[in-house]
Amino acid sequence: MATTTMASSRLARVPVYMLRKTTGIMLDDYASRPQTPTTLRQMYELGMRTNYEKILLGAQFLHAELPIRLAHRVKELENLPYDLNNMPSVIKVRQLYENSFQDLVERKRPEDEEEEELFTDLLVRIRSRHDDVHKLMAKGVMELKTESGRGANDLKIHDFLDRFYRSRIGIRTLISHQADMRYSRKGYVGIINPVCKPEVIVRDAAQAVHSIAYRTYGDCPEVQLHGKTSLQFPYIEGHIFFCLFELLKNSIRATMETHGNNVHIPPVKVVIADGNEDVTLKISDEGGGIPRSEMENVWNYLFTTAEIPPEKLMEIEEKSRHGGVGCDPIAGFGYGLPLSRIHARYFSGDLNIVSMEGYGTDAYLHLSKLWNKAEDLP
Ligand code: ADP
Ligand code: K
Ligand code: MG
Repeated sequence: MATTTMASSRLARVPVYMLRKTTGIMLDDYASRPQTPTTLRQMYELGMRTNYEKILLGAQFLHAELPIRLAHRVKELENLPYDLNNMPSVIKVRQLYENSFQDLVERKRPEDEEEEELFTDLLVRIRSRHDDVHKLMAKGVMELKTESGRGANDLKIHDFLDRFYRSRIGIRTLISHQADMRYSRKGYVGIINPVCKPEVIVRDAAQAVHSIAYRTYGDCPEVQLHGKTSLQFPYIEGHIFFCLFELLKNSIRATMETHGNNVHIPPVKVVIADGNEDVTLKISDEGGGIPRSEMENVWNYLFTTAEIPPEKLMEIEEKSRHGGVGCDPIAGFGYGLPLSRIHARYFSGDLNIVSMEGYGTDAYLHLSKLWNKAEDLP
């Protein structure tokens, strides 16, 4: 495998039981240490006018911090209720976390440029190894639903999934910041774009959803932009893109399912507002809204009104494992809304949904401009 490191090939010669035992003891130790949250401001300051000392400092912080964050999650993955820890996909996730933990603790703390470069490259490999973890986790949850025969509201695993995904966002943000500092992109401060333009992100997300919609329905409503379209502010584009991609999929699906057979398909409207505290994006559709009795459920990771059949799920997994893009369904994983909300909350923003059953839905995505709020960590 391309990701085999010198360290892991050396370890391959260590008897397996020893490896497990030492890793196990280290895992317990790291899992008992507290995590250190950072703020967008700290990340910005570290990434501003980067020089070698700052990049090394970032690598050293991650060398200490990431094994702690990974160990916390491994412990939790081991102790999940309802046998969720024994679902094949969840076991795969735990193995990924254990392997990444091991790769990190085997590395000595980077002390010079060469070591830092090797370490940052390891981080990037770890990040791509974990690319599909949210889908794997969602699949594990579906496996549990099928196996236990229980419904979304019977399984009390919401808090676990929330902590798990919050932690995952944090880990990926820190790794990306480090990688982007090292291989600096023009005009960026690490992962932060100081002149992030919501308008551009809306257009990109709309384009990505359009192709899914055409594949699914053969048509797609127009996405219109209103409000302060010229706005630019410092933020992490990937986080906004994630939320808009999910919210636009929801709005476009609802619109097509309500108006797909009509001559006129009402547009999805996105309004951009710039306040003192928040930048807010409102995504409005005329897709018939959500019944009031379902409003609480929509935030549940297990709840979807578009259950994916198991054979379709296998196909999606197969394709994404081989790097296939654009094979994702428009809905059915159930994590769109809850996962978007924790992306927004990660730096003190929020996501709210207001529905008018019989007409449509408004989603309000608030992005905080108050920079000194720390990461929302489990
Ligand atoms: P998924 O889209 O995979 O089902 P989500 O968390 O994105 O998961 O949404 C959960 C459910 O909430 C959807 O299945 C749908 O029933 C409902 N929903 C979300 N957004 C809208 C919307 N804009 N209009 C109508 N229903 C919606
Ligand atoms: K959901
Ligand atoms: Mg969705």
